[in-house]
Amino acid sequence: MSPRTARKLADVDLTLYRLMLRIRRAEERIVALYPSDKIQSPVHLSVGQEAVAAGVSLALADGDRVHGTYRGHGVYIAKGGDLGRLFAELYGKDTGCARGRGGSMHLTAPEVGLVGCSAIVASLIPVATGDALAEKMRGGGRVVCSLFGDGAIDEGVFYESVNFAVLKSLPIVYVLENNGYAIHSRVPDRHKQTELFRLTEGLGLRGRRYDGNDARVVYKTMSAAVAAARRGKGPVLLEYMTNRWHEHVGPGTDFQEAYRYPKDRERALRSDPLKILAAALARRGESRARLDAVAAEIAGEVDAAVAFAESSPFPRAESLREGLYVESG
Ligand SMILES: Cc1ncc(C[n+]2csc(CCOP(=O)(O)OP(=O)(O)O)c2C)c(N)n1
Ligand SMILES: [Mg+2]
Repeated sequence: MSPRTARKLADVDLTLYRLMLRIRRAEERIVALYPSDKIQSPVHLSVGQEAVAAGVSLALADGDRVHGTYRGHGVYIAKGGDLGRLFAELYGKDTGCARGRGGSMHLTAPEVGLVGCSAIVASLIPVATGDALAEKMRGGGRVVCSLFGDGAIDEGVFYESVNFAVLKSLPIVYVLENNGYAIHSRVPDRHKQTELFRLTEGLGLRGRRYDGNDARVVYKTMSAAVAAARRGKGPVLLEYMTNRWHEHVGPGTDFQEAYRYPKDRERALRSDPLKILAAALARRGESRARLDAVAAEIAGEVDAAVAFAESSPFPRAESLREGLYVESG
């Protein structure tokens, strides 16, 4: 049993809390740093959505693989990606997880199972599906997770991928992170059927909707889905309802904008994933001091990550073509 798995079994709730707080504090630091222009990349923040990244990532075993989106800080951190290399990537530094070439939208940490993230909506859904096909053909026993937003199900490739995964009974869990918006466009303005997991019922995909703000619910439901996929039960779609606290892209907020539902801010604050889990931990007798110690530890990690990024070199111009799969010319 790996140390990560041992830790995980020892205390799931506290681990979920730690993962979510790490995401929150890292993104708060990004907000604070952004006006300095040291961050060379647009940022799509996931404050408010931490429970999905934490619960999904923790439910996957070491060796399972995730394919994410441009809103990827959460899954990168929760899956165990190095925090220093995340900040270095945002700074465009050579020590970044994509050597400063990808920025916030193209995070990758294959050493912990995050295959990659992409700025093109839905583009990694077929890639993840192909990854699951390869896994099945190899008989490796791993599960693949495809993580995407509600906007991705507006893309035809989602249905093609799902159809294929159902047909071939692939070991894949499709995770739909429904934050209610694709940029400024609300779900009911795009779909008559607003229970989005139902859209693929006709293709034979099993699906359900859950509270995506309670990390324990996410962890439990994702664990069951992963276990079933590993047993050869085929794909499943989990729709997690959550809230985006920031504007679509950038460090500001947009609750005041006309396209937002008037009660969005209130609802978001009421369903803060960190508060929900902190309350559950308090109910089971976890001391405030313990949670404060976790917070202090994480503050130190974020400080160290930023210092690493600041002191790292930019890539040398001559290294631009390094790492290309296809050399042209
Ligand atoms: C193929 C494609 N079409 C359009 C865009 C422009 N675009 C960027 S983000 C986005 C909305 C996606 O919303 P969702 O999948 O719900 O993710 P969220 O931003 O809410 O996390 C769109 C349409 C794009 N990047 N790629
Ligand atoms: Mg969305």
